[in-house]
Parts: sequence; structure tokens; C-alpha cells
Amino acid sequence: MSGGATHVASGKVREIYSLDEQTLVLAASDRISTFDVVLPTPIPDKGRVLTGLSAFWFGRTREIVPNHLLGLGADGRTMSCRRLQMLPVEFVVRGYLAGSGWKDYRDSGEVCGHPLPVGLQESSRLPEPIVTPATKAAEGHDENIEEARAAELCGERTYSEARAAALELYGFGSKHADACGIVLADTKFEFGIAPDGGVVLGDEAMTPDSSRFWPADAYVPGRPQPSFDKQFVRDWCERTGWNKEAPGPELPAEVVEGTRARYVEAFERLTGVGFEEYVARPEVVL
Ligand code: Q0Z
Repeated sequence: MSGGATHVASGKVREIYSLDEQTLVLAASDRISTFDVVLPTPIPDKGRVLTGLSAFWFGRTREIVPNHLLGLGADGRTMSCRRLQMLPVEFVVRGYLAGSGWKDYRDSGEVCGHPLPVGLQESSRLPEPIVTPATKAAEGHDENIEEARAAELCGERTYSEARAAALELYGFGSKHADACGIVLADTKFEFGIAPDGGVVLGDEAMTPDSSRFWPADAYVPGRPQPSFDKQFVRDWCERTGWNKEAPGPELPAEVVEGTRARYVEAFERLTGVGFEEYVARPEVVL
């Protein structure tokens, strides 16, 4: 990062910089993680795809809830944003039963206190989307919590406002994605409070790193679904016999190229913008 920005935090595949008291810069790298391990081989343009997709959704959902986006960097991989007081919970919205949601349902018949119908399968579509909040763990896995606990942590009124926004955002995004042949199975939102006290959508929005994207044409409930973006990487890693502990394997060129193509395909299907147009002028997605 250039010109007086100071690094404030690193995620597994992203960085945050401070520009001034009110402004942060989020930078999405080309790093990829699988089975919870960041691999040594980057996927070229992954950071631009994720930044461009987030910006696309931010531009189209402002009427649902205001968001933190101020502007896109000319490189297409950074966004400047309003600094918020982030809420201590993540708002996961699930339209399908996958991951920890499926495991919790299989073990108890419910997910984060939501009783669900008997007889659902892995990857089943839910009768209606549910919010399954989680606390942010500094290291390791986020912990699912009941909505009553999330409301205590956020304050009742703030929780119900953010929860309603999360459901509306997911409804908008999943309907749009369906029309593009992508199942948005679930997604995680993070909200913060602006200086004026309002609830604002922060972080990234409805990207493949914060969501499960499934190819609609391969959807078959009763088993795990292939990932729209990471399936080549996962399949290749499985075939190497890697034990899933760090360090991960270096990826061969054909896996890198195939994976890059899937990210670009998701971007182009969802935004309707050619990826090269985005690279030339990132604001075209707004
Ligand atoms: C987002 C994260 C990343 C590591 C803090 N608008 C905001 N105001 C205040 N804080 C944040 C935001 Cl987005 C904020 N994260 C998540 C992002 C690297 C962690 F790029 N943490």
C-alpha cells in the first residue's frame, strides 16, 4: 500500500490498512485457502475478482442497507471504506444445509436454535433462509451461537436491524445468483455502527470467500456439492494425499489456471461485466 497508509491487520488472505481516523483500505490478495490452510501458490486476479464482486453487491444493495464502501482502487483489488465499530458477531444466512449447519442438524435436528423439519438431507434447500450467528474466533473456527445470545452481544435493537438487513441481502443476492446459474447456498455478513449510530454493512459481501457458491447445473441434494470456485484445488489436493496440515502443497499451473478461470467466470456471470473491462476501469461494477 502506498502513501501514508499504515497496516493494521491481516486476515488469512486479506490485509487492512488505515488511511486516517475515518478511513480504512481493505486489500484482497491472490492467496487461496483450502481445508483451512493458505496454499503457497497464489491464484492470479483472485483478489481483484473478490473486490469487484463485493463492490458490485455494495452498489446494488444500498437501498437495503448502507455499506462502508467509499471507493475502489485503480488496481481493482483494494477498496477504501468508512471505519466502523464492528459488531462482535457474524451474520451467517443459510438457504441450504451445508457445513456446520448440516452437522448441527444431523446431530440435533436444529441449527443455532432453529428447529428444522425432519428428513432434510445434506445440501437440502431450507423451507426459508435462517440466520445462524457466530462469534469471531481470533484463531481457529468461529463458534455458532443462538440468536438470543447474538442479540445480547449486539444489543436487541441493533441485532434485529442487522438481522433483517442480512435476510434481505441474502434474498436479493441468492435470487440474482440463481438467475446466473449459481446457488448462493449461504453467506456471511459483518455489520458495524457508523459514527451517526446507524447499522452499516462492512467487510466483503457475497464473495466466494465469504459464501458457498455452487454450480446450479450440478446441484443434487443428499451429498456435499462441488464448490463453484475451489473444486479443482480441493480435488487436486485430495489426489496428492496431503494430510491437510500446513504447509499446503504448491499447485501445478493447470490447477492455477483452471481455478482462476472459475473465479473470473463467477465474476462475469454475476456482474455481467467482462473481467478485462473491470481491470481497465474498476468503477464499471458500481
Ligand atoms: C474488518 C478483516 C481484512 C483482516 C475489521 N469498515 C470497517 N471498519 C472497521 N473495521 C473493519 C471494517 Cl471492514 C474490519 N475486519 C475483517 C478484514 C483483514 C480482517 F481485510 N476487521
